[in-house]
Amino acid sequence: MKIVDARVFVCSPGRNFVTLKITTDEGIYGLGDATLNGRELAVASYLSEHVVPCLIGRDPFETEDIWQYLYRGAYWRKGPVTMTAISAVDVALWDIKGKALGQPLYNLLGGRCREGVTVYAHATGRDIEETADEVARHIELGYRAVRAQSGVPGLASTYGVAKHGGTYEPAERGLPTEHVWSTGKYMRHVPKLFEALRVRFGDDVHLLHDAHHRLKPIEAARLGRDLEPYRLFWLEDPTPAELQEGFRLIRQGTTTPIAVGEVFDSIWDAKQLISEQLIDYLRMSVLHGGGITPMKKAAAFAHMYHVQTGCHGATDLSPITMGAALHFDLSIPNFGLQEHMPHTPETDEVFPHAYYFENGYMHPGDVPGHGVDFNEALAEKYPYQRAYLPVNRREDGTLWDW
Ligand code: KDG
Ligand code: MG
Repeated sequence: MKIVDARVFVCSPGRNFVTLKITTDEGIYGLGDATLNGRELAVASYLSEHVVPCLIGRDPFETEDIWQYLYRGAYWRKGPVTMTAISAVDVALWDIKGKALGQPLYNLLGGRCREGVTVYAHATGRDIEETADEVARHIELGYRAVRAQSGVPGLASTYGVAKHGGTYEPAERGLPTEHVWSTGKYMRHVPKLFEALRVRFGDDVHLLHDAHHRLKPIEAARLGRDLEPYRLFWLEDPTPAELQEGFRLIRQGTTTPIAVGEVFDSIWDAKQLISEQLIDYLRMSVLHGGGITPMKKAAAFAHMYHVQTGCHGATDLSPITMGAALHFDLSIPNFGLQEHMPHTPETDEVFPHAYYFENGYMHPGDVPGHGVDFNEALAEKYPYQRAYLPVNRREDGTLWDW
């Protein structure tokens, strides 16, 4: 079998997505997600200008060699644009393999290791009460794990909370908006949120929280310690992770489990975090981590150090990534938890998919490949619209991590 065509699509059914479609001489096609929130066109151009010409004529079964060719062969390694592009190719090729062999992807990756994929939902509210009501709603829907984010008194807006209530979507159309941040106000508020949630919901539901890279390691250690009575499933992205040894300070200060890695694009971003057992969950995704091929290796490495996976699954990862992630989650021994942020009905219509939610689990479905399709004609009705993630500043105007 040979690759005869590869095309890049950019569409915006509610938010922007970049999709790669690779077609073979046998008429089988595979789909990959190439979405990098706020920098979509850079990946689209990287793919069409630099990657697609190198794919024509290759055997789509050679996923390892093609991955090495695109990673090592480019000379310039790593980086979110490069790795997102490589991921789109890798996932599309695994999709082709599954379709050619008539097998769901999980059977090519080692087979099922569990009944279904436990997912966590997002509960978000402008205050503690509104967030608690959202936790209640998600428990009702069957979720066994819920991430809770609430507005912080004294701050006009913060990560994870929709300004006017309802569903949260971080990217906004137009140029970046600016938020104002106070570590002190945030750190005083979050323990109150989780105290209220444990009082109302007891111990059975798993509760999670995302600090979204805003703390220094010593502050993260203190927040983790303050949250210990409420037994979080994980505290996510407590601090930016470029300085991997910085996590030693967090570990020395708290036993709250730590999840990191949604912005990682390679195992090299996590090598020390894993080998020193400084984290508990690796959140790198098949999308930004370079595809299924490297994620299988990253998971195997993490397994040696008792680190489990906790793949990123926000709405800026397209349904193609969700489908591929579910096959990956089902087939590895050290799966931990998968994020699930439902897409809009418009997005789901553009990307018809076999995966479904039932009793707190997601199931990838049993169709060949990853089970997610792409409606090209419908996608054309939703052209790209410039959008950015917000920017964060401290109260004195200093630029901060968002
Ligand atoms: O593009 C950025 C979002 O994916 C990110 O802000 C979402 O932190 C996030 C999460 O945990 O889902
Ligand atoms: Mg996050």
